[in-house]
Amino acid sequence: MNNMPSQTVNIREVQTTPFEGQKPGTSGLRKRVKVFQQEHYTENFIQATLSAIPDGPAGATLIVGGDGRYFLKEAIQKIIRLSAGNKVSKLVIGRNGIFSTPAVSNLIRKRKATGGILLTASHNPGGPDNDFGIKFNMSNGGPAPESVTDKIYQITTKISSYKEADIPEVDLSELGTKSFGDLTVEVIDSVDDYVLLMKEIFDFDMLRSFFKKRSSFKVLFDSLHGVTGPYGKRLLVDELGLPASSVMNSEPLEDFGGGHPDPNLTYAHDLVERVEKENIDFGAASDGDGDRNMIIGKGAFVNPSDSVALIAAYADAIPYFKKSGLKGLARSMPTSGALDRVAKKKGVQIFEVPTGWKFFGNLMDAGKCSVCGEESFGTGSDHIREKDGVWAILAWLSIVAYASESNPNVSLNDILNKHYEEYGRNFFSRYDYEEVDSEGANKVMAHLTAFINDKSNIGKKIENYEVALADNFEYKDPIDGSVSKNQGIRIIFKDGSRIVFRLSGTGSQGATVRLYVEKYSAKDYKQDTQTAIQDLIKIALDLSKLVEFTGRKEPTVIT
Ligand code: VG1
Ligand code: CO
Repeated sequence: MNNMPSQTVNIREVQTTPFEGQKPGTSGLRKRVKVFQQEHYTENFIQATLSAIPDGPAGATLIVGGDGRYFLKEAIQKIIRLSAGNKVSKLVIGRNGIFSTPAVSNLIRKRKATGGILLTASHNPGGPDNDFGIKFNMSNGGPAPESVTDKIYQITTKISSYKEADIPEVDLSELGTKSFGDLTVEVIDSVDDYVLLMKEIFDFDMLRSFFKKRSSFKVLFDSLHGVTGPYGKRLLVDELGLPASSVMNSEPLEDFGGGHPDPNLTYAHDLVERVEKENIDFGAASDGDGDRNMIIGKGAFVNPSDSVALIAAYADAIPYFKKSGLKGLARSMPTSGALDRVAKKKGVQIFEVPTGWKFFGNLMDAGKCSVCGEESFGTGSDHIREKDGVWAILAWLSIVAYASESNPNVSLNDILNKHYEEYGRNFFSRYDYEEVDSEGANKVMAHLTAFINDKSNIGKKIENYEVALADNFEYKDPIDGSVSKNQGIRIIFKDGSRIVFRLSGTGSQGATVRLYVEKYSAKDYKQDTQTAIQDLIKIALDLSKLVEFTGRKEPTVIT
């Protein structure tokens, strides 16, 4: 499809009625594929999204792509028809509709686009019986703020029609540009621009020479059949010269091979097993849409809360930060305070924001944050406005290469232990109770709400701990003053230990209760995490009556 002359198109207004529940959650609208497949359902949400663009859809340039999951192709054709119907000027689409979330964020910024539409349910499973999702990102490359997602939702509750152009299925397998009336559709390579960006950030020569010097250093990157396969292959194998066996599950599949594309110790078990069995020095995994990462090594696990702290501590290992300096650091509320200790030492500001990447964007746009992260395997920087899985892997490889200059055979555990020795250790764990009955989950939250509302609990002794603060986290954005309430129940003890409860905003079925606990130890860093936090878990389960209300004796996933 090479620069063919524009075809004229007919635009028609299709009558529709609202669907309930088209409310974007932590990161876009996520529902079962079957829900999106209902007649008008997807069109209604796309129309609402286009209508909610701050300056309107007419004349807009949008970057469009997704993680390759089932229903992606149909959704993109709908976006093309509705975009033409709404007078959008240009769509830039990844070949076959594929783009990782970080790649879209980069392209929005690079092309100075109006925004982007991302088709992904991220770490949720895919396929006809699983999940699909749609998310809108703004011109800064970041997820739409609540003011915009609220507007989208408001429109979905009143929608009576959408505008669609009669465009036959557009072939997205060939690169090039095609026009339909006033709409231009450009199909580009999904990986090229991202590779250029990574080359600006990291020192590829340094990494290559590290791999040459330490030729026995084994790397294994598991894409879990998500979108990062082609990115990983290009960067690790083609650019850095690692053997082809350094990547696994690197073919994006519509159902992620039947797996759960969530890079944690439970769902990335094949990787975890191979790392142990094959003595792999550096193992990594990413999620469906490529914004999350997990870093492990033989006998080593980099807790995501530690990961962001170490990347900040080793900023000198990464040319991008060496050049621009650390402008400030940020983490989501449930994420451990390991990053705060690095901020203190480096003398930079630290921000605590609610869960979800959208809250970091304003800080970055204002030049107040260089590195940020979430406990949920999300790490990133102000090179884009999304968390970035492949970036995090390159950042960690850079840390290893840098640390090996003074300790040639350095391992991930050596690096972690050195950090704990210097800063102490914030033991952190998250317990997920997935797809519990909503009623039970609400009872847990109501019971905890009664606890935090009873001010006589402040100062109360619970076993070895004394309650210092109990509230529902509220955030006032320091840049635009917007306030986000009810962002998670926290019980903070006098020694700084914490228990946090939240309901997930990304699930599509029932409710997921997340329990986060944190305990700091200045010296005794060699303990096992679960042993270190056991007493806090017990307190959390007692206080919340979680087992009684949900009937769940064990969590689904422990991180
Ligand atoms: C989860 C994580 C949160 C993350 C979000 C999107 O949200 O806890 O930290 O930002 O997923 O990640 P929740 O509401 O389910 O706790 V992704 O990679 O799914 O876009
Ligand atoms: Co994701």
